[in-house]
Amino acid sequence: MANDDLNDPEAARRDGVAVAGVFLSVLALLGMVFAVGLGVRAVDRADAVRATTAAAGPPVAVTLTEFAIAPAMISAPAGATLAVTNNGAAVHTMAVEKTDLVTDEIAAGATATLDVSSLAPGTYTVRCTIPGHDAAGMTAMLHLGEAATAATAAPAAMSAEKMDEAMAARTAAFPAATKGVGAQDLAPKVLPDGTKEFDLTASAFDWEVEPGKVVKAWGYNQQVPGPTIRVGVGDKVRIVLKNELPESTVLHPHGLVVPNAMDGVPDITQKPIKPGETFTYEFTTREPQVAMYHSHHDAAKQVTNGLLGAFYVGQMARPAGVPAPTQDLPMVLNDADTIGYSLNGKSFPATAPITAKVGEWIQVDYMNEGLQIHPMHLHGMPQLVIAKDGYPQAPHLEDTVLVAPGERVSVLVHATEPGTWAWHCHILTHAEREDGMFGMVTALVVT
Ligand SMILES: [Cu+2]
Repeated sequence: MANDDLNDPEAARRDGVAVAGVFLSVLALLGMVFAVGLGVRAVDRADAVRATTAAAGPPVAVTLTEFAIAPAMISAPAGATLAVTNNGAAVHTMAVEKTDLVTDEIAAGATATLDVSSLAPGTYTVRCTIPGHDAAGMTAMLHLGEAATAATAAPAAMSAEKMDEAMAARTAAFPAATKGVGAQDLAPKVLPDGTKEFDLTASAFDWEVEPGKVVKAWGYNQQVPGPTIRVGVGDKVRIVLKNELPESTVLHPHGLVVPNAMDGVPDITQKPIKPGETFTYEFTTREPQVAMYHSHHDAAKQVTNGLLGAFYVGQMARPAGVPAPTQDLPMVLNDADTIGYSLNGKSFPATAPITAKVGEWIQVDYMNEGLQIHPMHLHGMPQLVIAKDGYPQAPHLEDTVLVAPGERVSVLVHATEPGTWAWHCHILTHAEREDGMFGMVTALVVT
């Protein structure tokens, strides 16, 4: 096949050079225009920055998480600006009470600048304006001092001494007493035909996540997690759910094989259970399971607010040669909304330690009811992973066990090493803050 360019490569090369030349000239011209623009803007910005720093030093760092503003006492010189960083998972804002100073909504990971230079020296309250977030803990004090000079600009961070004191105080409080215990075993009402009936009421109630931090939970029978249900294989089960929430709800038996009409998905298998209504779920269990039950309606809010619980059927097979564990405990993971980063509904130091005698084997079933993955790390001893979602797996050792939302992972721990061993999520922002450990942290105490 003939082709002019192929027949005359020199002509093709000349054409190419000409086109490239024109293109480059246009590009150069554009570049000059752009460079002039940038130069003007750069000068503007440099002046602005000089003006700000001369008045008030560098911006003062403030961090937002679920549900706290850190530091709790923000100290800044008059004329300062605040660099407000959202280290949480949800959208937050920060407003200065009794003023019209407020940031735009700050996405997770983003930083907004709040100029408080118009405020007189004094003490102010700041809070997140997203409904419910201030009540959940997102308030702090803002103390504005006299205008700073370069020498007296307030340091943004806590001193090393203060930090150590704050951390020691939080850890010394472990295990801290709080009102309310979740995941308590619920004894069934046994009906004449042998059916095991569990009565659950979904409602909103106050829940103390950690000492002094009382949030509005939505849960079953005033517990977070809801009561633990334990039945046998082949049992006829009846769950009578009364809805006392301000929203409709449903209950989904997550991980159980049930008749379709009992699957608890609104508008697919049933109508939503409206406020004030009651719905009865009935099914017969088929096989051993490590399962959960939770809301499947407005679930991103309802589940993370506490409408979740553990559901055990029979006894899952364990690896041969391993003694029967003396304890089998659910560890329900949550990370969002009013409950926030927590293990079994509590945030460190209010989480319950797990205790064992040297030589004891214990089983822990991680159940992730949150919105994020959590790599659960036990110090001192490995975890023998024996099942995923209640289905036995070839047993293998891990020291960090990844649990994704919706998953259950069952592990055995042989308590061979005496001492108090930290047990925590290894996404460090789920476990540690500037003022110490919080959230998804507990301990294995081996004596
Ligand atoms: Cu985590």
